[in-house]
Amino acid sequence: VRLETELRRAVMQERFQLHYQPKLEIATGEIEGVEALVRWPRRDGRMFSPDAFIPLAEETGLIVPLGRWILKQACADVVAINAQRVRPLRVAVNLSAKQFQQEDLEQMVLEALEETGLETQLLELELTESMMMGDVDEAINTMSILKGLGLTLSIDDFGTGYSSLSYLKRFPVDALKIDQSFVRDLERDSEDAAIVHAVCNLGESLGMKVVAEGIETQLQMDFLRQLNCDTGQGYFIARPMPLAQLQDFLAQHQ
Ligand code: G
Ligand code: G
Ligand code: MN
Ligand code: NA
Repeated sequence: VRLETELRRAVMQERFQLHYQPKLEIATGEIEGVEALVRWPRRDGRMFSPDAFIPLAEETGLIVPLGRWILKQACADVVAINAQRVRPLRVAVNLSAKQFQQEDLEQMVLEALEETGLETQLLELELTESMMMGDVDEAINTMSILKGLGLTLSIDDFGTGYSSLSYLKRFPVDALKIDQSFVRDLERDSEDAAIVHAVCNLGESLGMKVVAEGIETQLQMDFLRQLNCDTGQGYFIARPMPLAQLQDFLAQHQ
């Protein structure tokens, strides 16, 4: 209960930070976008990872106002970054299950876009398979509404849920993000390598982009390039970082 009180206060006072992890277009070596990852800096100076408070925010409903703040802040930050760039960056924001079920989700997204001036096609929303498993038709309907706005949808942690291929075919999503657990042991575990290979082929067959998460080594990078994986993300490319640091990173990466 104490943590909940603290979290509620932090949400009301908007005391969170966003870190951004660059996403690399593998074929060109260019940074094409960033994923926004929320952090909670606490009074004692420690930084809480989302694993430590997103579940509580979900349970308490605080994820709704928090998620609204995250979306708006991420859009605003990327608008600021793009003012200094030739090729605009895209921004990916994680959506939680509770947010996905909100009646006014479309309204909330529209508001963030309108208030920040971010072009809709530069926004990507990351969903997880588990969000789509309850009422599949309802989930497809919600995804279609979001797609109708002109943004991009991706399935995060792909391969760890239970979505069947027959559903996947019906989901109006643009990208599959291979879960980092499959990328981690790519070099040693032939089964993981086979799964990554299969997801790359699946994406190609279904006309979806494939993003590999958790790339930590050159060997993993080379393997993914050979499979024509579209996009890479991971410590090998860059860690999640505060906005100011991202600006430096982007300046050096051009
Ligand atoms: O870096 P990392 O510790 O940032 O993130 C841990 C987990 O928390 C990941 O599963 C990630 O998807 C989730 N997460 C990070 N930021 C957000 C956010 O802004 N909203 C939601 N719903 N989940 C997030
Ligand atoms: O579930 P989601 O994919 O949104 O969460 C991303 C999480 O993965 C964040 O916690 C982020 O900090 C973490 N992450 C990103 N790149 C790497 C990596 O190369 N290695 C590891 N171990 N974690 C990573
Ligand atoms: Mn994600
Ligand atoms: Na993931």
